Amino acid sequence: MTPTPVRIAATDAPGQPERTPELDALYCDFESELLVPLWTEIGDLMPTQPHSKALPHTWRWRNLLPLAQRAGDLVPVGRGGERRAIALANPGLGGQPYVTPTLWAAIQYLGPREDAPVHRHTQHAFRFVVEGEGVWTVVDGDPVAMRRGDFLLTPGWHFHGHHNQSDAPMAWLDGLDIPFAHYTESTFFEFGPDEVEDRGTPHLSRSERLWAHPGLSPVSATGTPTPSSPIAAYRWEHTDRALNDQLALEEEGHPGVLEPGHAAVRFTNPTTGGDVMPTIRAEFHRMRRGVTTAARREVGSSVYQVFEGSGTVRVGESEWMVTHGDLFVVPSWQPFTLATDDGVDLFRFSDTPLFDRLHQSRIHVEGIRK
Ligand code: 1HN
Repeated sequence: MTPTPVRIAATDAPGQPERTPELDALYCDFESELLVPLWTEIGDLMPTQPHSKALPHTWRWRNLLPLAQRAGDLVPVGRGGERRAIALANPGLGGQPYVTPTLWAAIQYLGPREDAPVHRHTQHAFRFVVEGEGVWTVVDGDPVAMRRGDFLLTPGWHFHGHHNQSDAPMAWLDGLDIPFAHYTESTFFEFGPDEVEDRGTPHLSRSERLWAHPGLSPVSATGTPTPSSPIAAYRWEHTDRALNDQLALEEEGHPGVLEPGHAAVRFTNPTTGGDVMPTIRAEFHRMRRGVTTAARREVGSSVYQVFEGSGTVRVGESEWMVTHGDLFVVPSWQPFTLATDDGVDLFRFSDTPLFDRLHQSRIHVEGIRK
């Protein structure tokens, strides 16, 4: 393979040497030796704060869903293509199927009675169900029902396939750490059986029966923290109740909400109290009618999906009205506010665990630096 030539731009910018034929010859010789001087690059390599290439952007559910339905009519799902998943490509990332520099997000569609074949990969994955039901995702042989409002995990290297047991199609949001895994050249992938073998349709998975009881862990497994949560599904009834209770406590004069009129919960790993997976944080937010959030900036990128209600989002200089199913991106360090007239419920995921682990996280909320 021929190496990509290095291009060094001589400029008249401050701090740059005077442009002479000798300087041009030096830069030319640097290029042929594949060398790059720091002094021409430092502004780009060391900005005073993060400048994400990812752009603020929104995808409308009313556009995504009919396109997924058309794919359902034209594109079979099976071995090779593996999933009928259509990725959101951030317009700042050069056409790659990446919603942010570290995160992948897609709408996945499974027709009536269809199966998606079993495989496993080192990338961590989750599903969030904005509407519908009838699909079971089978994770290491444990069938997990997917229903509206549920947040489901497929941590890295767990075999998984899906089967739609109903006569209706179903579409949902997939999130994975594919771009991060791709840049770091750390990915493995393996096929499983062509058929999804465990075709049970239990209301609750074995993983939930063992782990999803508030504040209770099986003694047989305590004291052994696992890198990802053992809970395969976080059910909407629990998320909804937790959010309602935060807002009710606020009414009663007690603490707990994130800010006035804004309840928020994080999905956590019961073996550590930390994030559900090593690379992905997930939260659910509920805002009362008439609330505007404080402007926040955070290191790392987030994607939100509106579950119910509507609001006006501001990210940097962009502003949009968003409603049921709409997705939007908040790139690293861009100021973000959300205002709602009638109230809004939002699912959020982000790459924050990476930066927490690397001690690179920063949050700035209006005047407060944390
Ligand atoms: C995958 O396994 C799923 O299991 C979804 O539903 C999206 C994107 C790339 C590679 C594997 C799934 C995926 C994926």
